[in-house]
This record gives sequence, C-alpha cells and structure tokens, in this order.
Amino acid sequence: MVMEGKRGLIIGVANNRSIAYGIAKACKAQGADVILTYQNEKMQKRVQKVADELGVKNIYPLDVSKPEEIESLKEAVEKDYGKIDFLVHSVAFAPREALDGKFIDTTKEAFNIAMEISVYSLIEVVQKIEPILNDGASILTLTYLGSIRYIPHYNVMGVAKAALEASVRYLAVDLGERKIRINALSAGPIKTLAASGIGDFSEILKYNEKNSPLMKNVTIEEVGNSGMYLLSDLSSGVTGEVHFVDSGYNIMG
Ligand code: 0WD
Repeated sequence: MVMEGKRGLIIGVANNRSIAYGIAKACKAQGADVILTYQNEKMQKRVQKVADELGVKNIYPLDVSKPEEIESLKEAVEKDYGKIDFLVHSVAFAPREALDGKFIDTTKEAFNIAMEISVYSLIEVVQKIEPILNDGASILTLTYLGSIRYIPHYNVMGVAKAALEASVRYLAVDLGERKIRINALSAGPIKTLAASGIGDFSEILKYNEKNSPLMKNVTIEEVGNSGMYLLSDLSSGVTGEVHFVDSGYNIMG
C-alpha cells in the first residue's frame, strides 16, 4: 500500500466522471485517507454520493474564487484532521463562448476569468493551505497539451494552462525549501463535465484515439494511477514537472 498513512485534500470532484474522482479512487485503493470539496450547494449532493461510495468521511464547500472559503477550508481541515500529506488542484473554467470560435475574439473578461479560476486559484490555494502541509508533501494540478500546441477551440484555456505550468515551476522552487513537491499531470482528452464545454470535443477524442501511439484514449483510472504516483513517495525525486498521461499523443509529429 503505497499511500498507507497519508492523508490528502482533493479539489475538483464534480461527479464520478471527474479526473479528480479517478485520482481519489486510486489514492484510496493504495490506503490513503481522502478529503473532498464541492464547489457549491448545487454540486453538494453529487459530491456526497461520490464521498459515500469512496468511504470519504468529510466534504467541505470550496469555490476557489472566494478567498474566505479557502481560509475556512484550511481551518476546518486543520481542526478535523491536523496536517495533510497531499493536495490535488483539478479545477479549471472559462466562459463557454471563449471555448468556441477564434482565439482572436477572446474578451478581456473571459481572459481574466480563465486566469483567475484556472491559474491564480492554484497559487492562492497553495499559499493558504501550505501551513497545514507536512514537510515532504506533494501537490498535483491538471493541465493539457493546449498549453504548448494549438488545439482547436481550446483558445484562452491553452494560454491559462501555459501560465499554470509556469506557476508550477515557480512554486516548485519556493516549496522545495520544505521538500514539498508540486507537479502537473497533462491528461489526454477525457469526456467529463468540463470537457463538454469545449467546441467539437468529440472530434478531438476521435483524432487522439486514431493518432496516438497506443491507439486509444486514456481513462480516469489511468490518469488516477499516474496522479497517485506523483502524490506518493515513489516520485520523491520529481518536482516542477509536467507529466503526460495521454497514450503518447504529445510525441507525435
Ligand atoms: O479532457 C479533459 N477532461 C481534460 C481535463 C484533459 C486535460 C486536463 N483537464 C483538466 C481540466 O482543465 C481541469 O483542470 O483537468 C481538470 C479537471 O477537469 P475534469 O475532471 O475534466 O472536469 P470536471 O469533472 O468538470 O471537474 C472540474 C471541476 C468543475 O466542474 P464544472 O464542470 O462544473 O466546472 O472544477 C470545479 C468544478 O467542480 N470548479 C471549481 N471548483 C471550485 N471553485 C470552480 C470554482 N470556482 N470552477 C470549477
């Protein structure tokens, strides 16, 4: 049991198709104690269902755009559990109209929202949760190939993911002082709630399946297992990295 004795906070479960759910499941299977959050009351029921299924004791509200909620979460987790060993940030958002059509039409408002929810939230969550992280803890965020390549319709989210990956590198240096690691996992396309907002997503899925070395799309179980490795001590020499879990699609010319 690789995660025996470890406890972690996982942000970004919307339902049992979420990538964060795949990571939570893999961590539980290896003996970890998992804490989940839900974005708002509308999501609470679905996340509670996931929590019951996984045997997760507590779920806490967290909208990452509200600093006071990050603060309250830190206090509640500290009170109920003490310190934690890992943290997962699996959250992204851009207005739907920005994920269709041309990148050149991106509005300042859509740009700011995408950067706030998908990038700054990582920095702020790490800032506010760091005091309850044990030395040697591991942090993971989720990214996508659209950060370094043109992907149709990914638009402003590609720019946000580039900033997210750069943030991981800068945070890795600051956190390294406490031997805390932070990495990004770049997942291949998976049909989730968030993905359904991206124009022509089913075409991207088909194209990746046809053109990746493994000739298949990845599952949340595969992403979950690789995520678990990055959260575990098995990856103790890895930080500031972007790790692709995409059936090898990114290497293709
Ligand atoms: O193909 C994919 N699905 C890929 C996703 C490929 C590569 C990377 N990713 C990334 C996403 O960009 C995101 O960072 O993985 C992460 C998780 O996305 P997901 O698992 O695909 O999507 P989903 O199950 O919808 O979970 C993301 C959740 C939100 O769901 P919706 O769809 O309702 O936005 O992020 C949460 C929310 O639960 N979220 C927030 N949580 C707290 N505060 C907020 C917020 N303000 N906004 C969104």
